[in-house]
Amino acid sequence: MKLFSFSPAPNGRRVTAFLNEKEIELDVVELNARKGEQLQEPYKSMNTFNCIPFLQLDDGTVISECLSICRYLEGIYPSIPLFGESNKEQAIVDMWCRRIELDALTPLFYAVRNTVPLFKSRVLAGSRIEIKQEKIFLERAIDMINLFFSRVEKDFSGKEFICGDFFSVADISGFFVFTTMNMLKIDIPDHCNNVKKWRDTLFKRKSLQFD
Ligand SMILES: N[C@@H](CCC(=O)N[C@@H](CS)C(=O)NCC(=O)O)C(=O)O
Repeated sequence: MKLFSFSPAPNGRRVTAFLNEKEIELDVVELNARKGEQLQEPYKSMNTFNCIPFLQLDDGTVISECLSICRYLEGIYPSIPLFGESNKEQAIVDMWCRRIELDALTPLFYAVRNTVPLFKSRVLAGSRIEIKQEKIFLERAIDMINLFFSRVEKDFSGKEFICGDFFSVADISGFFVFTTMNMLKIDIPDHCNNVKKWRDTLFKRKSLQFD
């Protein structure tokens, strides 16, 4: 199997962090997403959503979407479990993955694509459709982040990680919420001390060291 990725891209790094955490080494094909290599053949037809990362299995099947790639790898490399062990833990990890992706990471990624000049002609990931960048996405992301963290803060007391006392794939997604906020210069709301502690724990973690 082969992973197609772009090492500086946050979504590429989400899978790299997962591999680091499990100490797995995969064959990686580097596709420069800034130059649009994933939009050229043969990659274009391999993954019709034209984004990185994607995983090609030995039988030719292609799996894209960070969490789906990680889910597949978890099945092959079950230790250390990052999607939870018991049925209850797995549901809690799934809940946090969805909350983080829908309410924080996706709005932040839209904000980056709609404000950072580098993304001017690629506002929609995996396309080169000419669409005007709209600053409202940044304002909306800030509103969503404030609400998201106010909720997370209340839910966090007594926990080391977002799902409880174990590190999971949801923490990896959470780490990229913080790195994207840094890029956009968005602060964690002042009153969210549990969230700040979580961020500090993640930034010290060995599997999450990127330059
Ligand atoms: N929902 C996808 C998002 C993947 C994505 O947006 N990848 C970006 C890199 S971070 C990409 O391929 N961008 C290509 C482009 O800018 O055209 C996932 O979770 O894997």
